[in-house]
Amino acid sequence: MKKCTCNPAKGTLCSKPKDCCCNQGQYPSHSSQISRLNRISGQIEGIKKMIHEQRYCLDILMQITAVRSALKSVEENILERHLNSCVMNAMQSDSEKCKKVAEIVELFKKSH
Ligand SMILES: [Cu+2]
Repeated sequence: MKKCTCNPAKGTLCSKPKDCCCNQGQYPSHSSQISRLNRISGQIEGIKKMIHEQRYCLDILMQITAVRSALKSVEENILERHLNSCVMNAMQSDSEKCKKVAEIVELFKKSH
């Protein structure tokens, strides 16, 4: 597998996606979530600052709730894209279909 210089985090697309280590040709891109995740990182830094400044507990908890909700939205977007691409593609093969469903079942067990 060829090592490439692409940087999905910065939105730099790969010139040889099909045979590259970045797997850009194999899996859908989630690069649209990067700006959201950067915002969440900023929110988490803000929470740390609030703790250092000994702000009121409820104000801190409100910020944590906002981060959880933002992260949930990223999770939902990635899951939706995965179902619409990877899982949809796997529907053509019986063994792949079962593998993808098992992966989703595992994910649900871990998140609930
Ligand atoms: Cu996927």
